[in-house]
Amino acid sequence: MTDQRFNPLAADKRWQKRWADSGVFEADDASAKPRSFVLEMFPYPSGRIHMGHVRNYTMGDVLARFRRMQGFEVLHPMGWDAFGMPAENAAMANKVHPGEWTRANIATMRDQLKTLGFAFDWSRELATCEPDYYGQEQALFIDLFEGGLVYRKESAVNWDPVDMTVLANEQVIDGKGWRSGAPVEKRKLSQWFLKITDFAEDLLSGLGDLDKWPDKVRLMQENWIGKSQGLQFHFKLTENQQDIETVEVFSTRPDTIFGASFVALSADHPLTQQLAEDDEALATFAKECKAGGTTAAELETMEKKGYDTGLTVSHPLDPSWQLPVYVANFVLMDYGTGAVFGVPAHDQRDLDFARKYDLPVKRVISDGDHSDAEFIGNEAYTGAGKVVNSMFLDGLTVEDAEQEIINRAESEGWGRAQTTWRLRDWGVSRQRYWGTPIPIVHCDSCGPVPVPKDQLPIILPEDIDFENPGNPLERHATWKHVDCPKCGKAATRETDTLDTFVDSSWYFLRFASQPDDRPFDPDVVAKWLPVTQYIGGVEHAILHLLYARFWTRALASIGKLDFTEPFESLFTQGMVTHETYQFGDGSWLSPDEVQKNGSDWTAVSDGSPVQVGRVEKMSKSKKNVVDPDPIIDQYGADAVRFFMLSDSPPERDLPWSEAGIEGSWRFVQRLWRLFASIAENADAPVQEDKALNRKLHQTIAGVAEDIEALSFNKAVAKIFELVNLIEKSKASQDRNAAIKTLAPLVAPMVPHVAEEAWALLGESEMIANATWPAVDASLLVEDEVTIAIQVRGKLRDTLIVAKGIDKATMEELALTSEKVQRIIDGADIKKVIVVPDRLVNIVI
Ligand code: ANZ
Ligand code: ZN
Repeated sequence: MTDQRFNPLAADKRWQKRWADSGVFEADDASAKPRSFVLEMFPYPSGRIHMGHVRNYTMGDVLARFRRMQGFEVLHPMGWDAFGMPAENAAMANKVHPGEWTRANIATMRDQLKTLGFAFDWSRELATCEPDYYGQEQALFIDLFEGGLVYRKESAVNWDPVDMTVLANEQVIDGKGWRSGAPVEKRKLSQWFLKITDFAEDLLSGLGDLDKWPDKVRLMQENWIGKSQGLQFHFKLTENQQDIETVEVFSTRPDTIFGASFVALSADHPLTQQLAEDDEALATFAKECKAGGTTAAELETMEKKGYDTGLTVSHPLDPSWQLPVYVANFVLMDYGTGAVFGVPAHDQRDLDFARKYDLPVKRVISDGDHSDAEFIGNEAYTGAGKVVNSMFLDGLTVEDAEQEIINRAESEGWGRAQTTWRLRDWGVSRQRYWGTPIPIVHCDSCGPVPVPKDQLPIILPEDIDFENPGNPLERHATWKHVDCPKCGKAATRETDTLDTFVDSSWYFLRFASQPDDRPFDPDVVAKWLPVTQYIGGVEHAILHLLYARFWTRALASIGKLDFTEPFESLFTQGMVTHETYQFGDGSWLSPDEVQKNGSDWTAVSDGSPVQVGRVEKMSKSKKNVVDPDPIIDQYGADAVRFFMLSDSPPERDLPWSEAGIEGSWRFVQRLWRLFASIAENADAPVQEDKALNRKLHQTIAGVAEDIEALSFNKAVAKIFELVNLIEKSKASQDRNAAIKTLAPLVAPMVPHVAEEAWALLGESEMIANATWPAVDASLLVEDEVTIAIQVRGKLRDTLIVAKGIDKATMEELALTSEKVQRIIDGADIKKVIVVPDRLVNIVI
C-alpha cells in the first residue's frame, strides 16, 4: 500500500535533483517550437529571499511550466542585480569586501530558490557584478558613446562636508548626511549622461502599443515623460537690466494671457542672479529657495513665497499695461524657461500667491455663471469655459483661444508654439566603488577617450580599503593611473561607476544570448525577445521599466537590435503583508516573538502586553517578516507555492497567515490521498461518470484560461471544485482517469507532489515533460438544465431535464411533480406557461 502521507522533505529534494541533472528546464536556442520568454524581475542579493520574491517567482514559474506543457520552448532564467550601495555599507560596517558579501548572499539565495523547485534555466544564471557581465556592459556603453548618445555635463551632487564624500539621494536624510549628520551641500561635478530625451517622443508614443501593460503603469510613465504643449514668449522689461531686455516664459495656458497679474522668476534665473549681486535681501531669499525641496509633492505643499524685484514688464498685447516681476520659490529653473506669468483666477498656486502679495485677480474664463472681471474667493477656476474680459479672444473656447494666441504670437514675432518635456537626460555617474567602472580614460591632450574594446573588461580592483569615506577607486594607487589609449601620455581612469539601473536595462538580452566575445548575438536575441511575460513589483513602474525601454531603443538606433519594446506583456503583482506588533514604547516585535493568550497578545520573552497593529507590507523596519526558509522546511515547497497562488488575486496584496499555509498543506495531502487511491481502486467498475467527466474537462479548459490570464486564484478555485467532486464520486475507472488527469493539471503549481504522483501512476517520464491534458470540447457544453416550476408565480419545485426538450414534455413533467400536485390539490388548471429550458408556471 502506498504511503498515505506525502513527505515533502524527501520528495522535494529528489525531484529538484532530477530536474537539475536532466537539464529539462534549459532553453534550446535552436528549437523549432514556438517560444515563450517568461521573466521575473531579478533580485538584489540582499542576503535572504523574502516572501515577496517567493510570490513573484511562483507566479512566473506556474506560467513557465504551463507554457512548456502547452508545447512552447520556454526561456525562464534567473540572475542577480548584484551591484549597489548595501554591499558598500556592509563593507564599512563589517570590514568585508563588497564582492565577498555579495557572492555569499547570492549563494544563500540561490540555495533558497532551489528549495522552491522553480523551473529556472540555471545554465544562464548571471550576476551583474561579475566581469563577464559588466565588461559587456562597458562595451555597450562605448557603442552608445560612439553613437553620440553619451555626453558629459556639470551637474549637482550631494556633498557631505564632514565625510568629504558624495552621497546618494537615499543617504541624505532630512537634508543631512546619514553617517556624519552634517547638512548636505550641493556641489557641481562633471558627470556622464545618457540622452534619453532624444527618445522622449518615441517612449511616449510607444506606450500606446503596450496593450498588455497595466494602464496605471503606462499612465505613470506618461506623466514622468511629461509632454506639455503651449506657447513660449517673452515679456519686455520696462527698463533693460544691463544686457537683459526680456523675460522668456513658457505657458500651457496662453488663452489666459489677459488674466496675467505678475511674472515670476526662479531663484536660479540669470536675471535673479544678476539682481542679487546688488541686492543682499534678494540674495538671501534666493538662497532660502534653493534649500527647499524640489520634488513635485514638496513644491505642491510648501508655502508660496516671493520677493518683489521692483522691476516691471509690459504686456505683449498692450504695451501700456505693466506687470510686476517677482522671484518665487515655486518656479523651477530646469523646467520650461525658469520663468512664468501668473494667472491667479485660473491657477491655484498663482491665486495663493496673489492673495498673499495683494496682486490683482482677474477672471478670463467664465465658468458659465460668472464673467465678472473681479474674481472672488480663494479657489481658482481651472475648468473649461468661454474666454471673457480678453478683447479679441472673448467668446472663444479655451482650445480655440490657445490656438489664436499662438498664431498671433508667431505672426507678430513675440512667441512660438513650444513643446516642453519633464523627462531629463539620465545622469549615470555614481561616485562609488561597487558598480560597473565607466570605460573612459581622461587625457589632458585628448580629453575623455573610450577604452579600446580589446582592453575590456575594466575590472574593479580587489585591493581597496573602506577605512576612509568616499570612493576607494579615487584613492587607489595604481588602478587610476594609466596611459592614454590614444596618445600614450600619462592619463587617469574615470573613477565613477555606472548607476545600477544601467545593469538592469539590458540583462534580459544577456539572458537570451551570452557569447563570450560580445554583449549578445542579435540573431539569437531576436528569437526570444521581446519578453513574452514580465512580472515584478509596481515600484519599478517608472525608472527601471523606462530605462529598459530606452536602452532597447538606443541599441536599436545604433543598429544593435531590430525591435524597440523589450517587454510585450507586463504584470505587477501585489505585496505579501502581515500584521504588525508593537510594545507600548513603539518598538516592533516579529511574529515569532508574540503569542496570543485568549484575546490578548503578549511577548513570548516576558509576557508583557503587545499591541496588534495594521496589516502592512512585510518589511524589516517593522519586523513583520516571515522568513520563507523554516516555512518551506516545515510544509514543503508545494504548500508554500500553493498558498502564494490561492488566497488573493495576484495583483492584490496577500496577507500571510498561518491558517492559510496550513490549509495549503492539507490540500497537498488531499491531492496525494487521491493519487494513492487509484491503486486501491484498481478493480473499480467500468462505469461512466458523466458529471465528473464534464467537470474534469471544464476544469482543464478553465484552468488553462486562468493561468494564461495570470488569474491564479481563479485556477485554484476551479481545482478545488474538481477535487471536491472527485472525492465525492463513487469508485470507477472514470474516477481513476480523472485523478490521473489531475496530476498534470496541478503540476505547474505543485510540481513536486505531481511528479511523485506521476511516478506512482507508472509513468517513467517526468511530469515536467508531460503535455497539458487535451480538452474534450463536447463535454464543455452543458446538456442538462435546471428548470423552475411555479404555481401562480411561486417557486414550488425544480427539475433537472435534458437541454432543449419540447414544451409538451416540460409541461407533463411539471404536472407530475409531487410537490406541485400537493399545491394544486385538484383545483382547475387555467393556464400553463412554458419557457423552454427555463421554467413552467401553472396558473390555477
Ligand atoms: C500661465 C498659466 C495659467 C499656467 C494658468 C497654468 C495655468 P505643465 O502642464 O506641468 O507643463 N510653469 C511653467 N514653467 C514653470 C517652472 N519652471 N516652474 C514652475 N511652474 C512653471 O505646467 C505648465 C504650467 O506650469 C505653465 O502654464 C506655467 O504656468 C507653469 F491658468 O502659464 B502656466
Ligand atoms: Zn591622449
